[in-house]
Amino acid sequence: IRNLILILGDQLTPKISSLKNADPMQDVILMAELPEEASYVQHHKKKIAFLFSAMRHFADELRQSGWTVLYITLDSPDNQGDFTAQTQKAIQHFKPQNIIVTDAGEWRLSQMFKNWQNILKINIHIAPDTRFLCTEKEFENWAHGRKILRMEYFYRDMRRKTGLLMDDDKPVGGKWNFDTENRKPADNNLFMPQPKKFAPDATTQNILDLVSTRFDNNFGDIEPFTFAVTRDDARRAFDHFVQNALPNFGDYQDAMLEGEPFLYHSVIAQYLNCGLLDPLEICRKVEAAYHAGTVPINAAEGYIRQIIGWREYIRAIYWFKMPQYENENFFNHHRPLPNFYWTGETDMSCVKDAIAQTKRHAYAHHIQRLMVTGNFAMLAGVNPHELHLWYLSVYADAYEWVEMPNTIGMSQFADGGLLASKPYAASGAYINRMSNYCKNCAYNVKKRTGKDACPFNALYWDFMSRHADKLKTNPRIGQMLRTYEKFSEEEKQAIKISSENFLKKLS
Ligand code: FAD
Ligand code: DLZ
Ligand code: SF4
Repeated sequence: IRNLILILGDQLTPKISSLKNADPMQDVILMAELPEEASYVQHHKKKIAFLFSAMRHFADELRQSGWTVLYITLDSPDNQGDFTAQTQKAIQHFKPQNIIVTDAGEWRLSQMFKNWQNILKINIHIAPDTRFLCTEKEFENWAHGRKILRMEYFYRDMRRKTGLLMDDDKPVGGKWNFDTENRKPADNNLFMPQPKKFAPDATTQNILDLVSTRFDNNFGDIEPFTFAVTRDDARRAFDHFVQNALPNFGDYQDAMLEGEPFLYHSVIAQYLNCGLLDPLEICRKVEAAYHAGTVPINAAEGYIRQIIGWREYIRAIYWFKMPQYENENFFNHHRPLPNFYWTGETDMSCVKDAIAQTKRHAYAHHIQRLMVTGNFAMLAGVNPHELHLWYLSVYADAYEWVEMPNTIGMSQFADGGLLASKPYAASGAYINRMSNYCKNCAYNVKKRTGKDACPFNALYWDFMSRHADKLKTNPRIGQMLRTYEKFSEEEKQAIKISSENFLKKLS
């Protein structure tokens, strides 16, 4: 054969660049469910099952279009365990002239591919991943000469580049960003929209059995399994979101409600990140819904910003800063991750609910990740790298390129402010304002110190005091530090003791 084309588990689209000049008559595709990939962290069972099922369905889609696909299942006797050994074996069998692969989304595999020419002694062509709007080079040029990098300016360039929600060179609606309208707490609503559910077919059922047996000890519930696993179904899930939840997406983007894991979120990052959905295609659908008058501007703009703004920006930062980014630790935090991140056994209602739904659905929405589990870890001084491994394990949408900058940069401020302009630190008052968690909590959100006081409160002020030196030059934090300075010495002491007592119990 001419080319052996390797397609990775998060490259599930016929538009992937490795297939661009390929020919079903001369080339063969290799896909594999690999123990090494399934175990570099203890992935949530649902994440593994979702990806394997989507991979098998994509292999079928390719075969139906005339491709020859060598698909190695996890339990195949031909499984060689990792990409290098599996590819080596396929080279022996097919004797191709070249290996073609679209570059991996993460540093570890990308570096590995670069070494393959030497190891495998065969011509290897690594094609750039063209599923993103902004290339590494474009971002470098954009970042060059800027003292601070801010998503908002990057985002405006992406709007100009795509023409999304633009009237010539002006933003539709007269503003680039409608976030000031997007901070409403949600009400309990019996008619809360739910993401579209899909019943497992025979392929998925086989995988659920396989994963239940082989990954029995991994975190998370495998049932109920309701994710889409094909492109058509993922598109249906997205259209369902546009119709039912998107009109309220903007208003309630930051809201949290106990027992309502999805609210008005789209729950499609797992589809986007593995290639079942195309970012530009879904943004065009959102834009069309706005022009059709079914979705208000604050929702349409807010949603498009998440995709062509945040998602692109986060990825660009990953490649801009790796490999050192992984070990950033601005606050020098070294506390081990509390065990309740795995069990959900804590009296803090907000944390308990976020972790319970993570376990059940392999999902939590952005504000839960940022302001509950992320915020708590930063206030408690948890080691950012350990926390990064947790986020990479527990969500169905978790891949290092998107998870790491969100954890290390956005949520832990461990990069010292490259990505976020201030630490996303908040006391219980914020959680109380944006959710109904505090109503049924064992702790009292109004109390700052003492045994029954909301732990977020003392931890928040103690965090400010511990890191005053590092934070005092931050214009967005200065006000909080001045408030702390005005507390009496007794109050400061009580905060210290409350926070120490709580942290002692954690370890
Ligand atoms: P919606 O709220 O409906 O948003 C729509 C889409 O916008 C998402 O599907 C996603 O593709 C994109 N998006 C929104 N915010 C971000 C963001 N900050 N970064 C990148 N894309 C964004 N997202 C991942 O895809 N994978 C991860 O592993 C991941 N880890 C995270 C870890 C932490 C600590 C934090 C704070 C955020 C993380 N995010 C991650 C970003 C965000 O929380 C998820 O994309 C979002 O919750 C997915 O749910 P959704 O599809 O319902 O998103
Ligand atoms: C996340 C993951 C898992 C769990 N399993 C596989 C696999 O068996 N085969 C595969 O090709 N890819 C898998 N992946 C995704 C990769 O580990 C990796 O995260 C991405 O390809 C990086 O871009
Ligand atoms: Fe969370 Fe504190 Fe509210 Fe309890 S009182 S739910 S711990 S913010």
